[in-house]
Amino acid sequence: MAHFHRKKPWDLGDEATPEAVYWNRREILREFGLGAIAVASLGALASCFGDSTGPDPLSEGAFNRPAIGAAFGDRYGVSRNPKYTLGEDRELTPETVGSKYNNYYEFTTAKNRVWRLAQQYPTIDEWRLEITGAVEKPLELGLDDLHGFEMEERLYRFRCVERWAMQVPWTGFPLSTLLDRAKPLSKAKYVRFTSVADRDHMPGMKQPGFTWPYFESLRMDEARDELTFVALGIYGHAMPMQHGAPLRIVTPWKYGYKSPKSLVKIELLEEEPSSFWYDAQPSEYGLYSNVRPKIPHPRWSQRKERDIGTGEERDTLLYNGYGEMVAGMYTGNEDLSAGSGWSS
Ligand SMILES: Nc1nc2c(c(=O)[nH]1)N[C@H]1C(S)=C(S)[C@@H](COP(=O)(O)O)O[C@H]1N2
Ligand SMILES: [Mo]
Repeated sequence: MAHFHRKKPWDLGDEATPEAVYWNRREILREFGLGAIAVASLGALASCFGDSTGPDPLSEGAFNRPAIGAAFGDRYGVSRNPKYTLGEDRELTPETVGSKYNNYYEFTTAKNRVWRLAQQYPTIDEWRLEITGAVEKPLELGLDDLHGFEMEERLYRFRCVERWAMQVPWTGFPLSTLLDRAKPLSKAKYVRFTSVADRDHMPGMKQPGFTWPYFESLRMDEARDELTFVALGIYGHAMPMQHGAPLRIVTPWKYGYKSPKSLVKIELLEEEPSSFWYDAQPSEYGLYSNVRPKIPHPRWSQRKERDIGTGEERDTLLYNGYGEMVAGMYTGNEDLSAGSGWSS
């Protein structure tokens, strides 16, 4: 009898099971009227969705081109804030690894191919970020305005719900600085973030089963927490598209999907908003989605994680190691996991 390579339970959460694959498969099958027997040929089917090959327009090594025009390129030589360290046993993930392994479903669900499609995104010369809703001063900011904020570099741990992890240097400023500009009203209790939806340049948006644009939300105190960062750069230069140029949120104590990319809108709200992932799969992706090793995702354990740089398997840390800074925000009203329903 043949021996099958038995995957460690570990492997499941990674390449084999991106966030929505299970669900997405069923959607795809329904959409195309295919039976279960067609599952095996999904790989072939996936190549119809725009993330297929063809001649490679990228020259060797061109994987991290900043998405914004050169005019802003010199603003990223900022100093590192020493307060944010990775911890003894962790090292920075090499850029060649971190920037070639991404989740950005608007491009493709294939993590190792996002960067190729993203590098073909046209150079961004103009961008508008709207800050609106329950604010005294609604704002619309362009790239110039955004580069007017004082930036710093922070080393953060980053943990995807699929169980891969990395450590990267982000350049940017705390979200609270940005929110202050718009003067949130006291009735504002939540912040909702909307990503760009650029169908002409994001081939993954043709996939069936998702409702775009991508959006996420935070409770007001989480949004104002010092850790919640607006990142315009990574590895000391302006953001390449695959990481969410020209700016994205980073919430390092939460699973990665709570860090939306390529923001075009920030809304301050009185009512609790939904999220892209909650709408897609409510049983699996809740409002809080804090990294909590003892609370399994419905389809896999969260006790371990894999470092994409070193390949090391290690224990997942509560709140991804940021408990001292954030645990105080959660005193019984946090839903237990990504998968335990929406919120209390
Ligand atoms: N707009 C948008 N933002 C997104 C996603 C996405 O698909 N679209 N994926 C999320 C997920 S699941 C993760 S793990 C992180 C990955 O960030 P990185 O590719 O910069 O490492 O981005 C998050 N933000
Ligand atoms: Mo993720």
